[in-house]
Amino acid sequence: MPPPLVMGVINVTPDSFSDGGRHLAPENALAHARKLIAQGADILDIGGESTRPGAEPVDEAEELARTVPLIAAIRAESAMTISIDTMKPAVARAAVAAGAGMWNDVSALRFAPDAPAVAAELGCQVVLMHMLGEPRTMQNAPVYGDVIAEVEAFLLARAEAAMAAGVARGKIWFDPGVGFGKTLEHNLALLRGLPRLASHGFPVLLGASRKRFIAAIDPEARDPADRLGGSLAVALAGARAGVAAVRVHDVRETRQALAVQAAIAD
Ligand code: HH2
Repeated sequence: MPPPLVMGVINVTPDSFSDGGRHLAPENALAHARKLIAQGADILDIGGESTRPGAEPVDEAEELARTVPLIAAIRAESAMTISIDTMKPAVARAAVAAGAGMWNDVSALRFAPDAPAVAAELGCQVVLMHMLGEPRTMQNAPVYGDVIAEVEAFLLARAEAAMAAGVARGKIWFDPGVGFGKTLEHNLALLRGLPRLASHGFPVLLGASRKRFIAAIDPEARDPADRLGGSLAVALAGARAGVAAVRVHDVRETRQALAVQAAIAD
């Protein structure tokens, strides 16, 4: 099994939990993109709206201004895959016109009525992520009967909706949405259930980098930047479970961990 692709995160936002504010200035964002490319990122995921628990929605014009010039600037110097992390079809459309090849939608094409049709029209890869509710309220006591079965059924239903609108089966990715309306136990159950989520033929993207559930296991890791060890542990577990890509902030460290694990497995 080849090691997963590494998707490097660039949040062009003032309020992201992990790196908010750091890459808001265009020159900082492009410098960070160059760094992640040099570190061996396979995909860059550009986001202009934080989806952390409690985050407030961002206006479309603002999200376009944060993301599209950066995508165009990266595309001008690199042929790598660029992903746009947005829930807005208009932002996805402008991002693809500027050179993005992947639409990462944490709402799984649910929040805008025309999202499935726009995804079909763009013809790009589409990440369908599971989230319970919406970012503002998703961490208010989430409840599931069987979290793996419910996330699996949700993703299969969203894939059906996307395909019904004309999205090609081969363009669709699944993502269990670690931390999006989940307690620690829900996140752990989903990580244990990754082989089942990966069994449907859709590549799985796993995003757990620096997330709060790591601090639920290690209470000293209150600062997201102190969660590298836990983030690597999840990336390695994801690789063993057959995920196709991991979404991370620490590209170099993740690649090193994946390479060492793959070398041992050889
Ligand atoms: N997690 C975040 C954002 N987008 N997309 C996918 N597909 N999967 C994820 O797990 C995922 C995601 C949250 O992390 P981050 O981008 O670091 O923070 P913020 O949402 O505050 O910008």
